[in-house]
Amino acid sequence: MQPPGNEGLEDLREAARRFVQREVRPLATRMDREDWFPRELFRKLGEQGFLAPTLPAELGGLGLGYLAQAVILEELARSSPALALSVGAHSNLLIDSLYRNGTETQRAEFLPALASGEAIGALALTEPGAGSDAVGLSTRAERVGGGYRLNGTKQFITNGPVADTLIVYAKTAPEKGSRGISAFLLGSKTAGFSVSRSLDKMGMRGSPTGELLLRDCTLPAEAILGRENEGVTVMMSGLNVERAVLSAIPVGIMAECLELASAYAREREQFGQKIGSFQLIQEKLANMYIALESARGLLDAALRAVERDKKSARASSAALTYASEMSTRVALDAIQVFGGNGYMREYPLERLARDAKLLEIGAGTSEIRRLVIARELLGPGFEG
Ligand code: COS
Repeated sequence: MQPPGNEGLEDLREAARRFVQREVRPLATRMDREDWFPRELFRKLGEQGFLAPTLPAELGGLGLGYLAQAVILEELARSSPALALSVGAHSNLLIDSLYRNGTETQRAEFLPALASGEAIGALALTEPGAGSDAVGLSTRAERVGGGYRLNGTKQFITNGPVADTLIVYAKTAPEKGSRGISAFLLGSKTAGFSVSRSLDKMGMRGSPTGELLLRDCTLPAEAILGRENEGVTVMMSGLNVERAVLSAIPVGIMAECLELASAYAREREQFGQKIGSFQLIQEKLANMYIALESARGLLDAALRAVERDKKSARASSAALTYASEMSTRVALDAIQVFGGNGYMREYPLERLARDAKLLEIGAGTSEIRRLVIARELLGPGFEG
């Protein structure tokens, strides 16, 4: 049974699939080759409601849940994992988190433009010295007058170079460790905010990634998201939801690879036979299918878990760890089925393989996610 609010998912999938065929597929190779971000696509996605499936209709959303968000990301990822990543950062890491943690005023001020695709969102957590050690961030937010002054550097921020609205994490009470972090809403036109570098990546090209500088960036007290010094709750619940929802991207990559490899095995002939008749090729297709369907099962369980409880970490960490690792393997196996053709840039498989690797690193590395699962299994207070 689906949780409330997720009815009609097959219609949504069909609508997303048609949109992708029409609007995304023709651009996917260019996005990769030129590292080009098609901003106009965000407006088109916004018109369909695809950027804000979890928002209520009055804020420009579809009033659905995380299963719907995952369906959209999976369909986008089949054609362009890079676009799916940028949409995921925008619609989950920013829009959904802002909606869950924001005040009525913050919601009304920011969400309609983000839902329509007029504005683009990003989440700025990672720093040059704080990746896996997210709680060890060193960006400071000092109280000045009635507001805050932020100083620090953010690194590897998806959508950073193009974002209009960002959630930024900073220490408001550094002496209190994880209990001294706060989340802030920041507009990219705020004085003191700048993009210092756009980063050149192995894959996910066309999804802009940047290094951001905060230099005496002054924000009013109302810019705080959630409560002062309670940002770690916003952060950790956000990471749990993010890991669940983003698992749809490697699932989409696997689905595409399996479809391409199966079609190729049906057509390609060697030794006077279709290569699909060779058992070593059949084994690869069967293993791809097993990986895809297992990942789908974990994805579904993770989405339902975070719908119920955003403090729950293990299901989403398991889904993303498994799906990301298997998607890299499935993409490489699909290249193997294609042989020499698979290694050519003329075919999309080498791009999908480069894109797949990111999900083993972003949203917490596979290693950190395994640690998160084990910690939860061992229970609170466990000390070895
Ligand atoms: N879900 C809910 N709560 C969590 C959590 C999770 N996944 N992980 C940690 N917490 C809670 C802890 O229980 C702790 O709460 P209390 O202060 O009430 O005890 C608080 O958050 C701080 O956590 P902890 O002290 O365990 O922090 P550590 O520095 O030891 O490590 C890890 C936390 C490594 C698990 C975390 O920092 C992490 O997930 N790192 C990866 C970051 C990441 O994914 N970056 C990608 C960003 S892309 S947007």
